[in-house]
Amino acid sequence: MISFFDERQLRHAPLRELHNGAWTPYAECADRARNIRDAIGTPAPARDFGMAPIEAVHDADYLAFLKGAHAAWRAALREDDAIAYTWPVVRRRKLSLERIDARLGQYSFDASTPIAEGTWDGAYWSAQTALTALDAVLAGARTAFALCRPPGHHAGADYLGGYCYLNNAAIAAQHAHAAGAGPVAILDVDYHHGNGTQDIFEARGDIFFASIHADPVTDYPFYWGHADETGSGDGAGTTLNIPMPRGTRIDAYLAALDTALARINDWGARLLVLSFGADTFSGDPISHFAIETEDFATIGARIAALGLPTAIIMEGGYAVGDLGGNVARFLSGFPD
Ligand code: Q9C
Ligand code: ZN
Repeated sequence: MISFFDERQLRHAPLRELHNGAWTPYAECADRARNIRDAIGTPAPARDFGMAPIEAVHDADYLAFLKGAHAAWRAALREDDAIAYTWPVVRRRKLSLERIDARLGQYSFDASTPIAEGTWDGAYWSAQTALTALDAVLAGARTAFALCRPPGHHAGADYLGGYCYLNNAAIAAQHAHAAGAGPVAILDVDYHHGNGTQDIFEARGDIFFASIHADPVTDYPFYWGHADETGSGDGAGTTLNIPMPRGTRIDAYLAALDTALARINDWGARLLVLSFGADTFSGDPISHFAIETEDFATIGARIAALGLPTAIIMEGGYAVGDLGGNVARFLSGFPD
């Protein structure tokens, strides 16, 4: 399968994250990408599609913030990575605040997503990698894999979180839609709910979003991904959330997958953007499903049987030593 990865994505390298009240090494580390890269052969570098497809999804003020945040942090004489300590929550409205601490809270929803010196570059090239894979599909490839990192599905139009800064899958889906390749559906099979992707498309009826994920009653991101979130306004009925309990194994997972695939098919999708997280793996250090390495090929093949042109966008997966093998197994389920 044709695959893409850009070495500039490795410039994003936060030192640590706030995890359960303690500083821990950053789980979304650059070695994740190296491990996958080495397992899938020689991915091609990204082409540069510029800012327009990113600006089609993200707000201009958010992008300006993200680009300048680390420099502003340093200008305030802070060390290491930029991270928020206060959030507006119910007072979230468009204010033009200057202080870096005010801006960090305005544009984020958690404290596990620091902005390091290379974050903008890494996120930019991760988005370009997604666009390059999508473009290969538009040009006729049945399937293409974007080794995106940092991941994207927790990032909304104007916020970062969950190790995500630019929503690679949303950028690719919107690009496909704008190119007339639709109707476009997004299927998210990361362990965590893709709250950012849902937020971006939930009021739109022209892009379908389906997600299978750990029940937000027990798992991050808690406030999104409940089964009663089905879309709003023009998008009523075009969001599908299937929360699954901790401990979910392959049989129950495949039953949920069949439900999601049937809905995508019935809706009339012509192109699929697949947010793929390997953090459903039994050995994942921050997740709690029981999907085994050999199961990933079964899941991939089941999605491939939908028969749609598919851009596969890498999301999470934190068992670094097993990651490349799990991803390769998943990709093996798809035809070239
Ligand atoms: N104590 C992705 O898989 N941190 N993001 C949770 C739990 C956030 C995962 C901390 C996990 C985000 C793309
Ligand atoms: Zn995840």
